[in-house]
Amino acid sequence: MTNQRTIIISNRLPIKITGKREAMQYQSSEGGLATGLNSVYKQKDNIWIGWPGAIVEDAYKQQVRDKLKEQNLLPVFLTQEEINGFYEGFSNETLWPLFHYFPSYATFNPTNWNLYRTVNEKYAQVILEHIRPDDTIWIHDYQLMLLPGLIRKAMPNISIGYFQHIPFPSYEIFRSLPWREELLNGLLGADLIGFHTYDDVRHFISSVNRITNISGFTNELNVNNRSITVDSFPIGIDYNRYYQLAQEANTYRGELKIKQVTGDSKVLISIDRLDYSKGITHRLEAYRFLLERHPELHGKIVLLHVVVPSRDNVPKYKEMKEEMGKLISDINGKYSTLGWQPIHHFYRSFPPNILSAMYKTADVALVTPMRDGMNLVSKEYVASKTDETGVLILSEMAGAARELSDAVIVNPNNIWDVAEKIYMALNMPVEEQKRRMYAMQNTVKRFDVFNWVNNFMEKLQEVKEQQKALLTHTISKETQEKIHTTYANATRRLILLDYDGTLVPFHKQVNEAIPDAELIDILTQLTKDPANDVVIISGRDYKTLETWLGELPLDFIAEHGAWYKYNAENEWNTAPDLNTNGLPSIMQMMNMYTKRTPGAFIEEKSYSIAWHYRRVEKDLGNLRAQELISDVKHIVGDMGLQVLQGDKVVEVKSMYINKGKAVKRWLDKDNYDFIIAIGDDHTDEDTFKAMPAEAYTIKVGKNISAATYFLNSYKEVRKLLHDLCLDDNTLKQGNKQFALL
Ligand code: GDG
Repeated sequence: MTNQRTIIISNRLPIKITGKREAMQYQSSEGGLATGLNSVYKQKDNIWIGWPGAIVEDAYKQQVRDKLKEQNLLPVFLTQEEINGFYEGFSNETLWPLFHYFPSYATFNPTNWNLYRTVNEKYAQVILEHIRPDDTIWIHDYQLMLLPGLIRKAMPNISIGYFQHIPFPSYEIFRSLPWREELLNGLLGADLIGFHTYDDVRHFISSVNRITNISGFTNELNVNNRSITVDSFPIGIDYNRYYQLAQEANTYRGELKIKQVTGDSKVLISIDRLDYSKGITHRLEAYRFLLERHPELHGKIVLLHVVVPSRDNVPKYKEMKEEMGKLISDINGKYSTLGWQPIHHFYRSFPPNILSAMYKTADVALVTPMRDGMNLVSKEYVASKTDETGVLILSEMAGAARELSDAVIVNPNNIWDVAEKIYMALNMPVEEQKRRMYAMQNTVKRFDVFNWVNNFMEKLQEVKEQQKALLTHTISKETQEKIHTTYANATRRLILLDYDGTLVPFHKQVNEAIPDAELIDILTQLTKDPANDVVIISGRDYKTLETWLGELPLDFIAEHGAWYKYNAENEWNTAPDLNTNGLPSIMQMMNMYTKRTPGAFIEEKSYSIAWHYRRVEKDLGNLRAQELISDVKHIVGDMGLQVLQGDKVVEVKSMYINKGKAVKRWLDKDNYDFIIAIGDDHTDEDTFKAMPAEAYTIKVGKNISAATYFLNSYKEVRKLLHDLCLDDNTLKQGNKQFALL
């Protein structure tokens, strides 16, 4: 067993230093995240790295390091300038508003960006000083988006997870960031990227597809030949802790105090950090509307309005605080009586027992953010309702709404509806309250924070193992030497080469993939040896292949096997059983799709039709291709046709032809003692499957494949082929020197 450690990294450590110099004090954070990660960083020699929440003078840094080390914590010290630019500036005035769909609040300041980058580099430096190659790193949140990339660069094989606690916005918002590509590339350094909801996952993948040249249909992305996963991991709370807290004596005492203030009134609570994303002013508007519309509630309800101070030196927060104060004073001013005040406002934080007492006392909890990654207050309320009564009104814009579907779900912008839903909640029969609360408690209990930590860590390990399994397929030095030796010793060789994507790069225009001088040279070298049968096996029409490569002594399989030609013969042959009766009606359908899809075009071959969408806007192309496939799928079977999806192409052809059947002709005609088959797309899988066990099968690009080995691009294929001829000559000269990929 190796001593594998987990290193947690976040902007802030789970403690905060208060006071200066000799008077420094270390206060633990209460947050749910700290509790959840306690189970990780306090174990063995795991560590949590982050900022200790205060500026520490140089002379005291070692003392802080020593003190924190006792608790498995490691500080990253920041200067005032760095806090201003990196934290308050770029993190909170650029990323936070954009990611919460407040683009007009976002500032784009290059100085802040530079400080964001510098601080991420600073974190990387501290990490790299302490990291071991078999450690697992778990980075938290949007302040450190560049960090995965920085660590990956220094340690290519290390295991890195990244979790983002705030939403990932849609591409249309994300694209407005001048530094969007740098941020994505930073995140893509991770092996596992986690968000709270599936929508965040979708948005992230869509931004990656559109902004970088990395693509992926699913939640697996191939980043420089590392397969990484993007997935949703909705965070939970420490359910048992909240449930128990609700039953402590101090909580009961808190409840009694609250009752002294609220009397017989029904109690509503609203608890948030000061933040425009939390929908505080909209909520107050809804409350005002409720009081206006339902005078019968006057004197009978009370709103406990807790706002925890946060970021109030950021201008937008200051503005919001003023607006909030004015609304509260307007409402209280207008509706208060000598014996009743509709809102009790607190701009402060409370100890956990008082918070728990508020949750317990509240008949209705108003959790109506404009956007929230998850929102823990909603889950804490549910866990604290030990008698199962109470109603949670929850914004559909909070990640929590995906799990807590038994809450009363609202759109926070619809303040009139929110007001009516509050009215409904106040009058909800106890039976219904209990039914809903019980269902939500089950969910919150099952998917608690420990479950979240385990799920994330297990998935990260799985991704890492998957990467290793894929690595076994890359061509090692030994395999390469084996290929060369078998080649050199063979007397009859069969070399099967797909064309597009295998020998030449993928072109936007199909007719631009003309063979260049380098390729002609390699094929000339290969075909020079009479022991070699070199077969170009392509989906292209035979005329194009003939025009481009007909001068060389090659064999050909065209149109996936509908046509074939031996070098020794001049004539092209057609395969038997070609069935094309249904193709005209397929053509009609494809024409319809071409009209609806700018950039799409049809390629008509003698025994098949291909619908290309390589020039179509990415998502539209994928959508139309799926539509087309589902339309034709039902009819092709009866026509003796089949539909194939290649790279940016949908092709319909006779059911009885494929590359695998076609290559059988070569396998049957000779006894080859060296066989190699190389291809990049779906249709080459038939070739791979038809190969005898001793053949070398190589897939270009990483995907699940029937091939035994992978190469990364046509360039590596060319190098392999070039080196085969070269080595053979070298071997013949008795000087064995292998050119390595
Ligand atoms: C970010 C994302 C995501 C509040 N008042 C008091 C107090 N609190 C505690 C609550 C809760 C926490 O603060 C607030 O958590 P939220 O999840 O509601 O919101 P953010 O701080 O914005 O958190 C969010 C979260 O990360 C986790 O991934 O859910 O979407 O924005 O735990 O209890 N705690 C104490 N006194 C208070 O007066 N002790």
